[in-house]
Amino acid sequence: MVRGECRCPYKYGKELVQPSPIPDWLEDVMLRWLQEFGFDRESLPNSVNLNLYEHAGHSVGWHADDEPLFQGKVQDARIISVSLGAPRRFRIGMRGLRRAKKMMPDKGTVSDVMLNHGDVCTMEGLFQKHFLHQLSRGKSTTPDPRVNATFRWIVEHAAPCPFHVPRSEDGSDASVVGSDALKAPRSAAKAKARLKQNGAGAVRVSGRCRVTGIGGSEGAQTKTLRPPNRGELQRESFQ
Ligand SMILES: O=C(O)CCC(=O)C(=O)O
Ligand SMILES: [Mn+2]
Ligand SMILES: [Zn+2]
Repeated sequence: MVRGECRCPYKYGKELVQPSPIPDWLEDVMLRWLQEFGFDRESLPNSVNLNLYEHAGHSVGWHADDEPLFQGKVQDARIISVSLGAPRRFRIGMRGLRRAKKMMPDKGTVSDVMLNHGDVCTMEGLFQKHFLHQLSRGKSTTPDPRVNATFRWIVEHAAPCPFHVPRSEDGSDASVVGSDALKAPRSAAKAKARLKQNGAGAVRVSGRCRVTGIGGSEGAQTKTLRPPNRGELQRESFQ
């Protein structure tokens, strides 16, 4: 769902979700949740995704919210998610090489946190460039529903949204949903070749994930998940 005149479609896995306007009641709820973090109606995020997990068997595999819409691979990007209902385990890890075409974290970099009812989880900085996240699968298939509302800022609007601006004169357009323009190399060989070509040795890896309770859960927690050496590893990571 999107705010105002924005009409950006959103690609979720293989599915292309058409936009619908955020209803007034949800905007009021967003404001109630997010004003504790200093937001007012004007500065609220301009998009939200609602995910329903009916039971612990419903999950989301390793991925990054790195769609061109949010530009999270090239600039600081904030993602705020609110959890309601059943507690579930959220895991993060540094991007490793793909295995069997699937995005996987590097071994030894994975940490996790329980997301309880009323928790707010933020992913900040270049988190989507350097890290993956997942919502783990549990065992039970008995109903134990959880709703997750993920708020993001669309900064690179995609056709046919009226805010869409074609990026370059040669016709290439990184903001069109599904564009390959911002994707990192898929194989180690390509990654090495790119390093050689760019002459790049290392870049700073930054980004963090924090979880804060906003009153829904008793004994609200605040936990910051950090990569192995406090968010500043001297390495580049690849998809
Ligand atoms: O349900 C969650 O907490 C995470 C959902 C998620 O990562 C997503 O929708 O991209
Ligand atoms: Mn996600
Ligand atoms: Zn838009």
